[in-house]
Amino acid sequence: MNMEEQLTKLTQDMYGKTIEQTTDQELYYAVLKLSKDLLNTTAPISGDKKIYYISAEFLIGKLLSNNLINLGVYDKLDEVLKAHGKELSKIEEVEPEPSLGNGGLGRLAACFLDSIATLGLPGDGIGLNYHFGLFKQVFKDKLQCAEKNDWIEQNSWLNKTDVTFDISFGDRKVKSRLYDIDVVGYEQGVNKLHLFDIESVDESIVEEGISFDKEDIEKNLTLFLYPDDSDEAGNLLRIYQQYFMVSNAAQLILAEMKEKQYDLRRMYDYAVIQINDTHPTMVIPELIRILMEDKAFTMDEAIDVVSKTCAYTNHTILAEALEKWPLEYLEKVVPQLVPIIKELDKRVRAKYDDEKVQIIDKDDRVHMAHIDIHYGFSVNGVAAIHTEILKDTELNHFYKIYPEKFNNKTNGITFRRWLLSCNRELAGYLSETIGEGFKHDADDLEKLLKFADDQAVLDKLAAIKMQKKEELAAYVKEKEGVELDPNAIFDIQVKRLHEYKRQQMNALYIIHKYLEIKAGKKPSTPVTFIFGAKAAPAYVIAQDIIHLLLVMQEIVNNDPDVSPYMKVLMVENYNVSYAEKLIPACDISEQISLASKEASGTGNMKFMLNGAVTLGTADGANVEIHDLVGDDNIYVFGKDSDTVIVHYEKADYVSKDYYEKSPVIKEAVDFIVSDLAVKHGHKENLERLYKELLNKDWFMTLLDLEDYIETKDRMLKDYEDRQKWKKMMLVNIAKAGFFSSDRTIAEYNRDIWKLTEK
Ligand code: 26V
Repeated sequence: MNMEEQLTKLTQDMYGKTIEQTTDQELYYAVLKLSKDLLNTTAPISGDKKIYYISAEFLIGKLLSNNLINLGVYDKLDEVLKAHGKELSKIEEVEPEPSLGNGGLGRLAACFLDSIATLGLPGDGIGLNYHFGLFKQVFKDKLQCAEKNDWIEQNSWLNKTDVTFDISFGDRKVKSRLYDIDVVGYEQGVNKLHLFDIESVDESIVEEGISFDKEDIEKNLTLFLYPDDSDEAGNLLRIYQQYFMVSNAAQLILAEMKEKQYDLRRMYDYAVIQINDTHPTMVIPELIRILMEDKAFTMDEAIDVVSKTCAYTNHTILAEALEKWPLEYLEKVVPQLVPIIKELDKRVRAKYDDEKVQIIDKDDRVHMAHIDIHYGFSVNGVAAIHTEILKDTELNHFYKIYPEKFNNKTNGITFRRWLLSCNRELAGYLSETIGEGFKHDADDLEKLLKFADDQAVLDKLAAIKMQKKEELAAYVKEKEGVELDPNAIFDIQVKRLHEYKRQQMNALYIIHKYLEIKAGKKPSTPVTFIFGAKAAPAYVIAQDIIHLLLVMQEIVNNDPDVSPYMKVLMVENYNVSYAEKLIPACDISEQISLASKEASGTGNMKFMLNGAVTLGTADGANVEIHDLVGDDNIYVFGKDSDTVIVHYEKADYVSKDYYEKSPVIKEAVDFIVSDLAVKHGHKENLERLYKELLNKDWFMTLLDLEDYIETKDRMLKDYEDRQKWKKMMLVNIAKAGFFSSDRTIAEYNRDIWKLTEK
């Protein structure tokens, strides 16, 4: 049967209707079924050694478009649907988005699964099947509210398996159930994303918003993903979740080893476990425990085998983000691991006096990263500058002991989702211009450089950008009720809300610009500032920053003196699907974290690939973007990481000094508590933010504000030199190949995993 016949049969069998007669909703389920049938007949990727990527987060996004592309049937299906008066893009809208991640770390895991499969490497993801995932954000009264994101439907990409395990905690036993999602590589075979659930889960215990009984573990264990600054009460539940994840992972891995009759004493020849941040760290003591209790290994043997199997990736240097669990919590939740963790600590103490490398500190807190570093064979950072900072400062004590374990793996993104799927126009035009090669070898994008002076190519790139801006404007009009002018410069900052990412600095720029326009200094090209960001519910200042942005949106957009020249929009519930619409439409990519704080960033890569020009600090992967495109094709500003680190060491940054020295800074900061702002917002929130900026400003907003204003103004001016801008777009696209996650995964494989590529 050809595709048209298959789909016709499906709509007939499922709904008794022709393709024409079905609704987009019904068609989505029919196409889902068709895709799942195709996945079922695609060969699994196999090999002697396998990578298990354990992660608390897999921010996979909608899967339909991506799977169709990877299965090689997107264009065909598109054609069939069109012939019956249907739009594939409308059908894609129907799919609910799973929110199984907070941000970059989870999205990276999803890109990695795509690339592992695309390179034909045997490798599965292992994580949790959160029923509501990360909260859905809604704005009420210019404040963020959290609601549950109900994404699991009767028919979905999840496949229920008959794999179940018993999981024992200190105070209870539960039964798990495995659900699988197929991960198909680009014109390749299939791997799995294994998501474990609890059999006794109960969605009905969720009350208002996202509140529920935190102690009812049997019912709540897999309901929610924790936002990145979970509150005290949630910490125990978080440990239950982590142990549940790794105990299932350990049992699954050992079951696969047994089935293949592999010798457990050489486990490392057949399996490699990548520990994604410290959330899965307990897999180390858990495997040691099982090998000793069930497989008659001595402690020495178990430690030896496990240490040669596990590798750790660090994703942050923020001290507050490095997990340290009180021993007391572990004693309650996982008492069976405590003697092992104590023994691991004892062995470290026997070798090293330095307190900084011990596992259990003097306050009886267990440093999870320290377990990974001592008892894993590889430690990697996620961008060149990040790995250097780990080696030189944060993890320097460990680097001195184990220099051979440290390595860098600069992050990447899958071009299937972030180019082929989200920007079909650009992908299509690139194919016409430089051939299809870049679809399999991203470095091929460099061929575009030959056209840097070709007017037709430059104009076409600009025309595609305009089309994507028009599409975004239409979507935003419908979704947010805000009118955007595609002729304005689209300046976009989308990422989690965190003070170190400095959305507040962008807000101060907006205030500054607003005041300038009010004073009669009108920009010649209008500019639109777009934000998308969720803030962890317990993170008060982050909520206040969202509030300020929504206040500025109201003030600016409703002021007839100002709105013809500038607009502000904070989109609601920024997620992967929204990113896929925003990124192709962007002119200026805001990557303005305080230098040294953003481990890598991956949004920066997505924007670059889609022809946006970066406005950024010398932080994370921005540094590598800068190296690739050169000084002429990026706008770098602000103090560098060495300077920032010295400020922290000397504790000599005083934000008030900057405020008092600069009338421009003072004016912008004061506006936060002006009568006008307070009239449109809440005094309490605005005053708290104002005081924070003036008296603390831990992430040094005011340090870089003047340079930021000067650089951004210059960039806006340069946009008017259309020729220059179009060339910058072209160079950014051409140089983005390095950031393909296929390259990243090839490096993980070459240096860490050592699997054979098919
Ligand atoms: C966790 C926490 C927990 C406590 C309070 C503050 C806080 C802030 C952040 C986090 C998340 C840390 C892990 C993470 O998501 N890192 C991100 O990983 C991305 C993929 O490597 C990388 O591109 C981002 O730069 C990095 O922030």
